[in-house]
Amino acid sequence: MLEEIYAHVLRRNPGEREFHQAVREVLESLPVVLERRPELCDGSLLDRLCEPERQVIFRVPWTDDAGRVHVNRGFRVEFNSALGPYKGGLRFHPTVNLDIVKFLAFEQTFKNALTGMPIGGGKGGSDFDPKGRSDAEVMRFCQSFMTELQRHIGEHTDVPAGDTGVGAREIGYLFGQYRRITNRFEAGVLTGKGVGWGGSHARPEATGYGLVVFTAEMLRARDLELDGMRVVVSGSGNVAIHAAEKAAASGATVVACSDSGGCVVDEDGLDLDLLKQVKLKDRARLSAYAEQRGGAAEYREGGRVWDVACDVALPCATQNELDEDAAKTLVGNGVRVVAEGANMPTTPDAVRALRAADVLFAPGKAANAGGVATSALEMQQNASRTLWTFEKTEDRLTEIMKHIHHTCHDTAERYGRPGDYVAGANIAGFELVGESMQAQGVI
Ligand code: NDP
Ligand code: 2IT
Repeated sequence: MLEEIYAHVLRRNPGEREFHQAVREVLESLPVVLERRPELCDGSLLDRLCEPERQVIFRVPWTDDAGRVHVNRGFRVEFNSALGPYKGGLRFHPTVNLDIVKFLAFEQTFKNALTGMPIGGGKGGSDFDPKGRSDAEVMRFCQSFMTELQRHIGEHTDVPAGDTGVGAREIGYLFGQYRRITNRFEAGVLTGKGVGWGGSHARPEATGYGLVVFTAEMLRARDLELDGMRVVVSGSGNVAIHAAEKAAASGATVVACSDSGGCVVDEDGLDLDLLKQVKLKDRARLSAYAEQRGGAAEYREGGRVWDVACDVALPCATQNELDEDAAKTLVGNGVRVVAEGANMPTTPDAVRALRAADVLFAPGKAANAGGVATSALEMQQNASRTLWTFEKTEDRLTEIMKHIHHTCHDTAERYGRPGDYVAGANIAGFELVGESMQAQGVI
């Protein structure tokens, strides 16, 4: 039956390879559930689970600084609202298309369920490329994007946040336009806001910090600890930098990171203040980090962090960035853990190679859920018109990540797949969403 459902997904969504990949990975975990809980695996429920509730595609015209008009495409896929309002980020990157947004929204549905918070799954974005654009151009783009998106969102309906290419600056422009059009200060309509105007402490740090909490829990389950380990992260954006920061604070040495141009290897450990200045403030290339670090760091044009020997690898850039060849190189160099900060960064062949070598592997829908969980904490603060301290928010995040680890670990054991965090995350997420869908009837 699962094969039939997958074949149906292929027919209805032709050419959408990332979406197919994400669906297949979940369905592959379900045969054991099918045996034990046939009531959850009836065809209608699974067909509905693989079909977004709503998909919106819209035109986004905007004018650049030279007065030229550009036309981009905007997307919002509202995948599943059985557990709460659609929740998930917005991605601005030239590679964004319906396939990418759909796979991300599908993954988000299970991830959000695992947090234990009342949030459904959605995702959006645009093929707009913010690289090299002035603040004024980014603002005009965001205003045009929100002029259409505002029809579809709301604090009880759909609550976007950031993702690749969308950070505090973009959320500010988007929120400003929403407030202006609706004439309402509806704080809970977006998350990732500035702390002065409805944002939560620790939201920028949450995905990377949560990833490291999850990684430390996996190691603890094998009587190992992060202290003293060598770590590599791919990417050098929001998730990568905060993962590196938390890993370093836990006693690890983070020896490499990357961007779309290449990687830096810094054997003494990355200088995180410099990295934040170069990548988050100056929005410059990683080569500038190596230049400013003097002789301490080596920049490898087009290089991969996977070639740098490490105990822990944290892919934090983009989908399908860690392939089978990279996995085998990591295994050859003695890697013990791979935990996904990005969404679906490891190819299915690479996951198989890692698991065959008994490397601990954490799928993104569990390991990177700290970001969206803290977004849900931001919604909670907005609803009660309060602002928690950084410490309180981080403590809640840590608790949630430990809870997700426990859920995945425990579920994998219960279903006879000990140590298989992919099965644990998919099955636990599926049970939570499936039970709620079933209770709410055929909709
Ligand atoms: P950012 O835009 O802050 O950073 C992205 C980083 O990845 C940059 O270093 C960028 O390089 C690199 N990168 C992006 N796309 C590519 C590509 N196609 N090829 C090579 N390198 C690339 O994004 P985030 O850190 O927010 O997001 C990174 C990943 O984490 C994404 O998969 C996202 O979905 C996921 N994620 C994000 C969450 C969040 O809260 N922000 C939450 C959970 C998951 P360059 O600077 O050269 O563009
Ligand atoms: O992939 C993700 O979980 C995110 N980009 C965060 C989404 C959110 O709503 O905070």
